[in-house]
Amino acid sequence: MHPPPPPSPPPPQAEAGAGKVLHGLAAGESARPQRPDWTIDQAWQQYTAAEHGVWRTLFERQARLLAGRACDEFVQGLQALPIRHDEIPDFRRLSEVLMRRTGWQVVAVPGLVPDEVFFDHLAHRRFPAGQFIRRPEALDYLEEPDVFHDVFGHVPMLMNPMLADYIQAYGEGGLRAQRLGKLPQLARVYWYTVEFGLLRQREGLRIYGAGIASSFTESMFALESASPHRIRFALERVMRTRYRIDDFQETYFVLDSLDELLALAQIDFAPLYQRLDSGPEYAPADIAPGDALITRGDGRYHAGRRGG
Ligand code: HBI
Ligand code: FE
Repeated sequence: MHPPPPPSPPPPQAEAGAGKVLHGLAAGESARPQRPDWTIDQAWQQYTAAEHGVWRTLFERQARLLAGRACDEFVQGLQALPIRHDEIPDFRRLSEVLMRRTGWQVVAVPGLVPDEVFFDHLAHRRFPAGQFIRRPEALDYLEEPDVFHDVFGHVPMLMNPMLADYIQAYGEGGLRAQRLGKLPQLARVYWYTVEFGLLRQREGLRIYGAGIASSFTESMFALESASPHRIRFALERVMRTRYRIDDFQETYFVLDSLDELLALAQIDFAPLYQRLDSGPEYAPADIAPGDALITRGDGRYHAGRRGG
């Protein structure tokens, strides 16, 4: 059991004009939490009915959409967790269940945290989750990870032992990659797996990436649109591929099994990093020699966005 939390002031937020609220790193020095690990109190009691209402809207829409779209492990993880449709989950209750299953915890942070802080949490099996929830007028767009993205998107997969080990290894590898100047390349692996990964299961392609699973529009786009490429995951290829942070992905990489992540968690990236110093780098929509294409996209969606 936990003692009741001490009363805490609301988490720091900063106004950025036009009513936009910034969180975490983006909010500037004045909003930096006192604790060096950037964690804050979730202050669950202080969520308003309106904030729980935003969770409910997002949850109900997404739960319906993910039936037959999310992978089996995601669905099982979600079911086994104290995540309900009608309220923002309490991180301490999530952590109790997660801790028993895979040794992970969920800790609250104001928003994006510095890379080293992020990696240190992951390396110690603490998942930093945004404390705040997006505003009702911006349900489908956010610049920073909020509690819906982090908890609904990421936490179900943390119940899976393979993904649990893999994310910890990413945290450990992140610090090394940073020292070697190879963080951009490593971050691509995280992006194209943990955030935007697809998985081939018996009934077809399924979502396991949190960036897709927590997005109403991208859940449909990633699986059903004719626009993006869907390519068999290959580590070095992914490390050579830039990604978009401003729109749907132009390419999704597909695993045949989450067991592949186990191998990734054991790979010594040092020789790979050296190979990356020469050879090609790919744009998000490129097809590379040796790609195993599952579907070749027609690129129409992004062409339209460019006005082409
Ligand atoms: N902070 N809260 C939070 N969540 C993230 O996903 C995150 C972060 N800081 C850095 C970061 N991600 C990435 O830039 C690293 O994976 C490289
Ligand atoms: Fe994320």
